[in-house]
Amino acid sequence: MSDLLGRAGAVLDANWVGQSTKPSARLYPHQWSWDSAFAAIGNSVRGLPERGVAEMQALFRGQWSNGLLPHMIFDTTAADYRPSPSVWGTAEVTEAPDAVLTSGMIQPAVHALAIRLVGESLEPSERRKFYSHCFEPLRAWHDYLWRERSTDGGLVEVWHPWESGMDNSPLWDSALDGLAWSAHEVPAYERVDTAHAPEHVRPTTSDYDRYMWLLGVLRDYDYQPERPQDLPFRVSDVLSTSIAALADLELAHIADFVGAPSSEFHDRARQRGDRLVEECWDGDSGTFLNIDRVAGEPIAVIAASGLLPLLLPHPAIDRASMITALQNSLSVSTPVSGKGFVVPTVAPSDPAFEAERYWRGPVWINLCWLIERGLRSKADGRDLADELRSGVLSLAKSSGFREYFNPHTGEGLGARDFSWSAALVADLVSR
Ligand code: 2M8
Repeated sequence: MSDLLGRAGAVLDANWVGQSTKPSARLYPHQWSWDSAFAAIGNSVRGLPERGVAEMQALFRGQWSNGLLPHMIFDTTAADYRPSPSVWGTAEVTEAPDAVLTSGMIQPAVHALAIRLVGESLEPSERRKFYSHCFEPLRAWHDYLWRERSTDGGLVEVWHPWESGMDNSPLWDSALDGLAWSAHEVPAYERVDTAHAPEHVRPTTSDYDRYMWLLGVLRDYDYQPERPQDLPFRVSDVLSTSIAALADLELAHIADFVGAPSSEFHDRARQRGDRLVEECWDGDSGTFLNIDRVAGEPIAVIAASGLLPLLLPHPAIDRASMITALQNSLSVSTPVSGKGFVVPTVAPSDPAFEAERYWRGPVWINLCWLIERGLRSKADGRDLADELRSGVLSLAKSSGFREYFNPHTGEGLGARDFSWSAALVADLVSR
């Protein structure tokens, strides 16, 4: 175990760029929002909470004046990545910060969780300073999500697949297929990702055309549409909603610590849980389903993200059925030597499942880590949490800190030395 922790630390050290962590050396050379939160957690469990503090402060430099926390902050000295800042066009957006170049989209709000955990590794007086420093920016970020992205009263809406973090998941297929777009409206673009990873493990060109077309639509609105109901792609996302609800509970904890009122954060978390249960629960699969707001219908894909309400203490969430779904449809015995199981992004029985293509089936360590936390949060899931922890550690031991893994063979795929794989394995080892 200490060997694994040492190797995880070496990856985090190599990807540390002075005040933040890049997800990987070549494929992702900038700062990404949820990647940074995971890296901060990993560095704290390694005994480097000051890196976690710096990482979160660096990320919030990118916050917009309307509270939006952008999913990327560009490092102007870094190697090539596409789309580049000029394609995002955020330098012309009034609400964007002047000091750094950012994207105009969001990612799942794991930051309050990271800040709470980093704070717990600090001395109480340092913790108070850190929490006090983070409280208002975090509140503004969560207020943005509530005000601008929860238009149906609690479920977080994503306006682009990149906002969920699960870029080419089959969760978006039907909504992307329904777009009224034409190829000549896609701005000229180039890809460099396929120079760093084989094409068959990355999103297809047809996906990328749609991503770039949608980016153009959002850019025309300065990423702040007055009438979100006019957007061509709007999906109420279970992952983003579950994490936002958890984040409000974490913010309540931080508020209590700094002596600020916390009841509104508890209320919001509960309302998000209510809406998940009312609108997204699918008793047949035992999972929560995303909802396509444009088509007005649930999206019938059985995905690991549909189990993330396990993270919430909401009394109406049917944990027992989710645990059954996990065991029957969404777990795979660890494909390498070792004990336990891992969770593929999409149920292998789903017709859209692909074992090697990015978010369409492979095992991702951050989703496994979130599910592990959700299982461990109550007595009914602790044995399974132990098995999932073992499965993930076996995978990392045998295949390294790859970006994602083939669930059938355990083969590592995508980037090597990927920061959140190392960070979250470090956390699992340290339990
Ligand atoms: C992937 O997303 C970016 C776009 O934001 C990309 O494909 O270039 C996703 O896996 C996302 O979840 C992750 O945050 C990002 C950096 O690791 O890469």
